[in-house]
Amino acid sequence: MNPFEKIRLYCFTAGGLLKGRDPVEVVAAQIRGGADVIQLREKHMSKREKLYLGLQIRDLTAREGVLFIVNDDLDLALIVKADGVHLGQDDIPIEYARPVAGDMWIGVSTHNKSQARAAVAAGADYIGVGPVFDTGTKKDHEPVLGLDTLAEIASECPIPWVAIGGIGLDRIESVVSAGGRAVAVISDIILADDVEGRCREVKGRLK
Ligand code: TZP
Ligand code: MG
Repeated sequence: MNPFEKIRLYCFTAGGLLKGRDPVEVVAAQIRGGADVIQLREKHMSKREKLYLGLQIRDLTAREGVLFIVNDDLDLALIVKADGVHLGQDDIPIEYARPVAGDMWIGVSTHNKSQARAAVAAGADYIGVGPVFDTGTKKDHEPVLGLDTLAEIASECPIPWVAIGGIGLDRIESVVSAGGRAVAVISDIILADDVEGRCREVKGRLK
């Protein structure tokens, strides 16, 4: 069974929002708060730094029964034995990734309806859809989708999908009303004073 059918809250390593904290503890707090997925997303780390952090997050997520996905790097995902890899529109196309990905799940970032359809046709196991709202977390992001387009994608997407971009506690309800079941949240949770508590609150609004 595709485990992304069941996931509700998709969380991340802290990236540039770490602010001097222990990166493993920030992930542990999100897991205690109910994260169903942790993605290693570190745009400023060297590959070697990502490897060492990834190995620690692999251990933690395996112990806790949480899915572990590596962003961008198919090689790292294989090396750390992640559960999956998440590919953007500029990363290795899924057609090339699938034959070497073994039993890993493959997720694809999509930013509009045609990208969503193409990722489904190419055999993605789940897609990310966004940015739904404006966000400061991803620089130079694609145009904002808005809730109407999100609702259109929701109504036609035959595989699990995760809404992303500018989503926090005060916008969860609007995403759920548009048909969203799973959300990916970075800054609203990672910048909270109480990461675990914020995570629990966000998760509580997802059915
Ligand atoms: N892809 C589209 S928007 C985004 C990514 C990785 C950033 C989401 O971060 P935040 O802080 O939850 O808006
Ligand atoms: Mg990428």
